Amino acid sequence: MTAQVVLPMADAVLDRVATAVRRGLTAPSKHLPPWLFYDEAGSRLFEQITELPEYYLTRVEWGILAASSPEILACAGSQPLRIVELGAGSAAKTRLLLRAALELQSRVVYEPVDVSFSALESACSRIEQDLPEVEVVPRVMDYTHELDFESSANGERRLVVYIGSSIGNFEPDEAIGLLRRVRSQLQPGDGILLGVDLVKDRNALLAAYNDRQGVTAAFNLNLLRRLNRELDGDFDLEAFSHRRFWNHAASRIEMHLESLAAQTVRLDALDLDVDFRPGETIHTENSYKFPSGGAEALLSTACFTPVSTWTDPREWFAVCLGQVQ
Ligand code: AVJ
Repeated sequence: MTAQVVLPMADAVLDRVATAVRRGLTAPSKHLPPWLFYDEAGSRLFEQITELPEYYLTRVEWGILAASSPEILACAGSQPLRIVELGAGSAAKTRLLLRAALELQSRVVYEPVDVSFSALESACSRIEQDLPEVEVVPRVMDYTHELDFESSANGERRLVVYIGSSIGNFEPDEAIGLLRRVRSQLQPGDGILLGVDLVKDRNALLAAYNDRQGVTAAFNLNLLRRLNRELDGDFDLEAFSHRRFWNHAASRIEMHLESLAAQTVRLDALDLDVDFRPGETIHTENSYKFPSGGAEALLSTACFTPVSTWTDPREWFAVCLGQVQ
């Protein structure tokens, strides 16, 4: 992708932010959607999270892909494969799959899909530098709402890569809905590679979402900074605190922002005043953790046939391949 001038924020994005924030902060239990984390600063903070000692997810999944990419691609069926990645982010782990694909076929098409133009841009330039044999076809698309893949050329199969535990942000029924929509865009012989975080020792989970350096806290609080900037808010970042806990019944880590005092926050762009009780929270994220066999069950429900699952020695993370029959 070639360099482009920075465009003013699209009205559509601002509308989407405004609508979500009004809905979430006027609800009886306040909540905000996790996609709001990823403004420019938030995306940078997330990159930092992936390098934290406590945040095992990225490292463990990287290890699985480093060990098993050739086998995964062999299981994904006959070549040539076209690799589609949902929520491409920085695409660091995907390079392992692309490199393995280049061992099997001389030319690989890589279609990263992301809502964020800047995320796509950095994914593309990394791949183009590292693997010039890969043809990158970036698609700016909000895959949670619209998904359409061009029908692929004769004989080419698609492997949709949805890794990094991104599926864990969705409620179970939403996750099934999303996977079904992906399925509806695919043909027999196509596949999906799903990366999920597994249920494990509670302390390991809790530490991953409250690191000692405070990067996760900064990531969570950055959301309020974003609302101050984009919606003319006056959130006092010192008056809120990062919280996370393990919800065992729902099998998820929850992140919240807790109001440390009784306070009223003004969002001028929404002409909205929001009252907080001391201790009241804004629920900002769910991160679902799967039991063993859970990813396979999810894929089956979405009409994929689970083919094989790869995991690490401790079984902390799983990468699961599903196929369209
Ligand atoms: C990007 C959704 C996989 O849930 O672990 C990291 C986001 N939140 N630390 C996750 C996140 C707090 C992350 N996902």
